[in-house]
Amino acid sequence: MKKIIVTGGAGFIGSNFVHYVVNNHPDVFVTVLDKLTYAGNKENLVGLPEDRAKLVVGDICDAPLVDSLVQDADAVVHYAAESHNDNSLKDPSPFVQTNIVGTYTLLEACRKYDVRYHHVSTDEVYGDLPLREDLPGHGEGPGEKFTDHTPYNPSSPYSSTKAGSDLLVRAWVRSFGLRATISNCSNNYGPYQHIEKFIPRQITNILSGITPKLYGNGKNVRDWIHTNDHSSAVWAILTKGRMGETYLIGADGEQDNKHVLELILELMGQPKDAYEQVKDRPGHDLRYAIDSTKLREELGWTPQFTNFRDGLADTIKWYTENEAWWQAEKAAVEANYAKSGQ
Ligand code: NAD
Ligand code: TDX
Repeated sequence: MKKIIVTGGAGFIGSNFVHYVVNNHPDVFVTVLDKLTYAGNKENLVGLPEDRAKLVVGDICDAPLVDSLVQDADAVVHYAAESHNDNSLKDPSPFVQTNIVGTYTLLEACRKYDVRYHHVSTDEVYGDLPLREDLPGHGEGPGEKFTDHTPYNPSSPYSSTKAGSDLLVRAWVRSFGLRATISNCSNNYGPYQHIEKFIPRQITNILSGITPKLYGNGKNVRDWIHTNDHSSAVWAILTKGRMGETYLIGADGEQDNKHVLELILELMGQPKDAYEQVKDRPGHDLRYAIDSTKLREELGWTPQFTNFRDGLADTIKWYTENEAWWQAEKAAVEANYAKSGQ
């Protein structure tokens, strides 16, 4: 595995993966293919040595461009996507185009040149779980977390296009023998996450003197994982995973939104109740929870950044020290949310 293409490598999780590979695997050269949408940022790749990584600005739906890059690669790691649920509720069209047509375009090129393909997906393809408080025995029984056998049941335009892309990969494995793996990861947090997303939105709200915003009653649960742990898991699957398999990535990080917001407020020296409840997200998934036993037992992966409080404190520090990275966009992001009462 000497030459890899990382699609979406200028986005949040993709750029963290590129840094991870460059820092930990000196024999690998990374080509980032990224369209630099509103969510992509060249700054996320600053500091990478020229002999280890390069950025190609382009669209994963551009078949001739994808063909020219893939023919020269050992593997494609596919992160590029439209990734925000709230945006998908306002306009699903770029989600269908990038997440489904883009994935199809990459799969066809990998099939043509017999290139190894890893597909980065989300736990949201499985829909949601009941809250633990509504389950007998508080949800400690079997079947209370997602596994790779959980039926697909996506809720939003975003998650349904991710589910569709996963199914394309499975079909290309079975019908064409594509050498591919899929990973479905839970909610990531860490540096370089766009400020439209929950955690960075609230941190930058507080830094900007804006009241943090909680959707609905805040009981919705997300299974948080530090993005560095996602990177090490993807690398393990890329290099050791069994072809055709799906691996779920998670670090046992279930937290409800209200608790996460209260923790951010506390760590930033604010009163615990200094937030407002705003309109809930339509179709808002209740709870996600990942069973990552297969990944841990088969590939020996273990998460390293499991202290959520410490990880959150580091993330707050990063946004505080890197105001220039997010400040120019803040007003527009909030104006957009205000239109939908959020
Ligand atoms: P992001 O929105 O921060 O980054 C997406 C990147 O893809 C951006 O750099 C953007 O410019 C690029 N891109 C978008 N459309 C493109 C196109 N047509 N051609 C080329 N590049 C394009 O997203 P993220 O949060 O880093 O998520 C990355 C991947 O991880 C996605 O596939 C997402 O579904 C998956 N994922 C995310 C999470 C999470 O918590 N954020 C959890 C599990 C899985
Ligand atoms: O201002 C907010 N207030 C709030 O309460 C925002 C932006 C969100 N929320 C809630 C909604 C969710 O329950 O916080 C939770 C997290 O929201 P997001 O950051 O938008 O993430 P989510 O919808 O859970 O999806 C994320 O994880 C799975 C990523 O954006 C997806 O790309 C990934 O697949």
